[in-house]
Amino acid sequence: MESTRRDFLSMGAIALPATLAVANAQGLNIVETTPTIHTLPTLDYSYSDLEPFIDAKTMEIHHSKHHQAYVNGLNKAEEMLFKARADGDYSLVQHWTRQLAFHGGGHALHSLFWKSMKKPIAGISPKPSGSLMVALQNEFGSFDTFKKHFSATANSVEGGGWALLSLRTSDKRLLITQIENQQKQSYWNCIPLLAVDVWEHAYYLKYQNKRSDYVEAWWNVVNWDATQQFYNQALKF
Ligand code: MN3
Repeated sequence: MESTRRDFLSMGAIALPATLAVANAQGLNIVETTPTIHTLPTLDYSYSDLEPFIDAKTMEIHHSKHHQAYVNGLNKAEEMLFKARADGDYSLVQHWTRQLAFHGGGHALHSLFWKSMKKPIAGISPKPSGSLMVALQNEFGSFDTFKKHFSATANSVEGGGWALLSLRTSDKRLLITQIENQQKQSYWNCIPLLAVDVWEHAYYLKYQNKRSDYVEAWWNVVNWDATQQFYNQALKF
């Protein structure tokens, strides 16, 4: 159960060191001696597949450079916190804990962002169906109202950040939340289902300062099948 939960929350990142997975399978208790090594997830599509809505060069830089930097930063933060415990020196614990939240947030949100998109089909504006569509209509009144609320949330982020559709586990209600940077304004007890990145690096090459044009275009590449799967999984928590 724990590995399933970790796999889900990290959206495909390596969840457990192999040694721990083997030990768990054998019912053994072991002490962790190294942190997880996080890696950049591969995409389910090519960098050019989201054209013309998101250009290939932006996708390449965003995935291979920006997301990689968050993976590296997360690994570094975890390594340094391991070292702090080993050395008994907690003088920089606040710094590395902040780095953990920033880069760990970046890794998790980008992993969800890539899964939130797919190659568009010309002339078709993707929409959810099934239980997710019903839930969106129940919560927001209509799918169009949901889209307007979500777009307004994305467009109004101050600086770099995100808009998320999340399921609150306590009452199974859907919420739209806004994240600044990779971690600020986090609303706990929620599982994110859909994410749009509105840092300038996500759109500046093609859209320059016109973030709202990018967000409007982004709806054409949303992967509602993936969001439905995340919704189904989140309902079990
Ligand atoms: Mn980004």
